[in-house]
Amino acid sequence: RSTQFTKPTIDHVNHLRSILSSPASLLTTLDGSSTSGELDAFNSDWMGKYHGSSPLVLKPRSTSEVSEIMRYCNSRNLALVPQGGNTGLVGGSNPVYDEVILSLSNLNSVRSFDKVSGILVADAGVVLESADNYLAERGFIFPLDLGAKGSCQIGGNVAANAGGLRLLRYGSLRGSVLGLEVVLPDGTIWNGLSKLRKDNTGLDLKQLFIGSEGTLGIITAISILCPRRPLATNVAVFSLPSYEAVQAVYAEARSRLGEILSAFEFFDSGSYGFVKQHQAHNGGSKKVFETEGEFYCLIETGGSNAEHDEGKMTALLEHLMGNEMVLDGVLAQDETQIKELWSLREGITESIGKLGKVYKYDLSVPVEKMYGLVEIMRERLRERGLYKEDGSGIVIGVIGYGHMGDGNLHLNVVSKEWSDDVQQAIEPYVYELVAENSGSISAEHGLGIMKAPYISYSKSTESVEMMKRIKQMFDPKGLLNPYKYIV
Ligand code: FAD
Ligand code: 2HG
Ligand code: ZN
Repeated sequence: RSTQFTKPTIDHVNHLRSILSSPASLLTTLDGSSTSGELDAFNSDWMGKYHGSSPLVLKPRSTSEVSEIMRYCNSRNLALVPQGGNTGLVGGSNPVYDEVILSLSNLNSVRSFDKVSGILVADAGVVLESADNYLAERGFIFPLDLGAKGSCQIGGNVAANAGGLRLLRYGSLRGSVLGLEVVLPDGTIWNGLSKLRKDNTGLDLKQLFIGSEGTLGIITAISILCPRRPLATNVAVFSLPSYEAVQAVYAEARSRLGEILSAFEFFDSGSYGFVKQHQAHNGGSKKVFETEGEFYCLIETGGSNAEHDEGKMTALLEHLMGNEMVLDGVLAQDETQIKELWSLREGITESIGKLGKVYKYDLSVPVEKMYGLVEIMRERLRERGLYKEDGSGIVIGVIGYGHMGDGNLHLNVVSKEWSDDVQQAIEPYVYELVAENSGSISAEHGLGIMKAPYISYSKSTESVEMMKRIKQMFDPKGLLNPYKYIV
């Protein structure tokens, strides 16, 4: 624990309470008004891997409350960690020691929506799924979707620069976000909530905060360009014999579906097996394929003409089956089946999280090299006696899945227990492999605490030095989300 930071005390609590408009906005164990059990959900991450011991959670209800909090914490040298939906997968949203937790969950209103331009302005704490439902009622779509949509917040998404399942179609948040409102570490409110699509006057400051993982400022609102919701959606899932076949199908899907292709996801048989096992535990596993495969891919189309899109998708299916490029395929017939097929892919993270402790590696490498990394890692763990196919080793799965269209692999090692032996067998070896392939050690999940020490595998000394200087400028005392990101 850095000695530069003050330990939160009851005096701090009393002052912070006076800033907040509602008594329910402050949880603390320091005066016994809350139990440590009540703070557990804020102190621990989604995977149960990272645990802090903050005695204080603040849940402000307005940007001005956030500003007052920041001003006060800055004046008292109180370190602070911003928290959205706490679904991040790199330990970025939890305290490491006793940092004050600033939860954005009470900042959860839509501020405005323009039906002509599709520009949504909303508080940072709006849950992604609520934002998308709000837009769906108006014929629009949020340009980001991910498995944690029911809990993660749009401010957290922007802070993490999340990628997700729609990036192939709508691109990165860096393109869709038009503006931000941010409270800086000294309490200054920066109203950068632009609604302009084009603005070349000076530096594009919002980009500094997108993907800054709560280290430069607190995002309190976002302005984002939302596309029209496709009128017709089709989803098909295929089983395939090899990773080479997945690549061939991807090329075919791009050429035959063209502009209506909206997602291309892949997963291996290990991932599929865990999802089926988890579904079976919950009494809901249905047979999907006559012939299962070593790999699977999910293809989604989104367009404006159901008949046209269905025709294209059916033609692709016939082509793939007719030429034996796939082993089997299922085309969803209605909304329920669309959800069922998506759950095979979206359900992987949750399923493995329930069945074991998961070491997660979110990597970008050239598409043709992606699955090779999984095979290398599986072999390495097998050689060390940690992974055994019959399930008797500590590691019960080395699986690969991800966003094929984005060149983004999720290499996950599922273990019975958290284990130093397993971690040391994987790290830093996995990052060395990525660096050899000129890839990225974090494609979309960020650095958090997990990858902060490894940034140099993906970024040059000069790049890291510039990042440090930017951090120093915004947060000279280093109070905002310490021990993370760039250390
Ligand atoms: P948190 O986890 O609370 O925070 C993430 C980071 O942002 C932390 O460093 C935090 O300090 C900071 N932060 C949060 N809110 C703010 C704010 N308002 N201002 C400043 N800093 C802030 N990620 C992907 O990219 N693609 C996926 O497909 C994907 N799928 C997922 C599926 C599941 C089941 C789960 C559990 C996670 C998944 N994730 C995915 C990871 C995670 O959901 C995303 O990173 C998400 O964007 C985090 O949002 P959050 O609100 O939960 O943020
Ligand atoms: C996904 O694409 C998420 O499902 C989570 O990014 C990946 O759990 C993971 O490793
Ligand atoms: Zn992902």
